Formats: sequence, C-alpha cells, structure tokens
Amino acid sequence: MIYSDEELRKMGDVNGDGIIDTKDIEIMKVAFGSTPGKPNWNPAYDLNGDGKVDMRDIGTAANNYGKLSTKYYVKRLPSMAGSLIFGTILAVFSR
Ligand SMILES: [Ca+2]
Ligand SMILES: [Ca+2]
Repeated sequence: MIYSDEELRKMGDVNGDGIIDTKDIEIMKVAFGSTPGKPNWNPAYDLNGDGKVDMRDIGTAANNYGKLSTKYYVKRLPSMAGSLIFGTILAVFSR
C-alpha cells in the first residue's frame, strides 16, 4: 500500500520525506506537550488536530511506522527509469 504525500503527512510523516520512521517520531518528541503559541508548536505535528501534541499524535505515527508515500519511490527510482517517465510525461503534455 502506497499513500499520497498528503495522506502520509496526516499519518505521521511530519518531515515530509515520504516515509514514517524514527526521524518523524524524534521531531514530534521535541514538540511533545506543545500547544498553539508555544515556541515548539507546529500544527503539522498535531496529527489529530486537537490543539496539542501528545501521546495520541506520536502513537499515530508509531502505529504507521514504515509506511511510505509515492515520494519515497520517486526519490529512489533509478535515474534512467526516472528520466524515461519524465520524458513520457513531457511528451504527453507537449502534444
Ligand atoms: Ca518522515
Ligand atoms: Ca493532537
């Protein structure tokens, strides 16, 4: 199962690199307990949108650990396959 970047962000990919891993959980730990107005507050880390970053948000990221978005695959496509796809897209749009 591959998710869109937007879906994955809501599931815990707070740094937006296309995978939910320890980096995301570390970022959220720094913001733990934050609420709007606090210096470490970032609404992107409040996954359930209840106005604070707590165990429920970090739990969501932990439950989704290892899930990937399309971005993760695009970044890792071999350059040849990448340019082939890019060339195809260009060809379609330049018609
Ligand atoms: Ca991530
Ligand atoms: Ca929350």
